[in-house]
Amino acid sequence: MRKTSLNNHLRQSGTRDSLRHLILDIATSTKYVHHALKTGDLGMAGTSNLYGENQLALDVLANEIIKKHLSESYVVGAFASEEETSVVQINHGDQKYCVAFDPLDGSSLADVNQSVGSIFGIFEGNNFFGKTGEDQVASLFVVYGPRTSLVYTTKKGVHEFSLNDLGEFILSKENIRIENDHKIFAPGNLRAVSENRNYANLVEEWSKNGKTLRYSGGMVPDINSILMKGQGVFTYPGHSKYPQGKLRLLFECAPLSLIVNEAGGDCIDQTGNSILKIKIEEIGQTTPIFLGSKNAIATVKKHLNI
Ligand code: AHM
Ligand code: MG
Repeated sequence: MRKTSLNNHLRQSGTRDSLRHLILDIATSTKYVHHALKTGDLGMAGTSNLYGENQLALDVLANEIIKKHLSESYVVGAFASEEETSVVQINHGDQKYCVAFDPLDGSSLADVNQSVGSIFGIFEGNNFFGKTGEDQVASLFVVYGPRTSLVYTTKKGVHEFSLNDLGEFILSKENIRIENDHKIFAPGNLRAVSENRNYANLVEEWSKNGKTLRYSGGMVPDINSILMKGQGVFTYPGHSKYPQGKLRLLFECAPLSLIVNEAGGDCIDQTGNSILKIKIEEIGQTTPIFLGSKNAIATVKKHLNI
């Protein structure tokens, strides 16, 4: 059977050329991140490595790799990275898109050999502010785990590709759907349980109802589990120290919510509003988040009275 590459899949789904090129450039950049993670080729202090002169922390290295590829893609007018303090403008080429990315989400998990990921949200134009997650024309993430996989949406379904030994992303799951009912749950920020009786009750209901805990501490692998299992829920509420939680709207919540939403799940903040309708006002803006199977989100709303 002929295997479908990411390029062919994008072509066959009618993705316009500029967006197809951008997604392929992003996919290429993640192969370098994959290589750095797999080989540990981070360079010794003071020596050169594949990517630069000095030893870099993994998240910094991933940021450098992705920045370089975005700058050379010639369709990107601006990007924002979780590793940068402000939006970076690029003044060359045909600047159709801006890209927000988290180069290595949960990077501390890489130190203990657990799965990590990169997240990307793609918008038209060269400005993120005043837009919402709904305005993304595409989003994708890559999981670096036992295998490296890429999940994307251009708002025409959600599809998974796996990286093979030849460096090709080959279609492994098409039209991924999230069922309304769920068996697994990933309750983040359990610190909030001690001060928020409603959140404690929510977690208790899922525990008592025989739901299975599947929480890795990495949002990308945790959301990927929900997509691959076709059900589940991930939560990360705010608490007194961080009322808006810690997960960033632009780099984490909006891109992953677009994918979950496209797959048939729900995504809300702590007031019950859709994550995809929150206006992006600041680069470091965070939001509490609850996303996954529709019935799980209904249970969230019941307990949080929203
Ligand atoms: P990071 O962007 O600093 O790596 O943090 C994001 C990660 C998510 O992947 C994960 O869901 C969350 O932090 C867990 O945070 P914590 O363990 O601090 O509650
Ligand atoms: Mg992150």
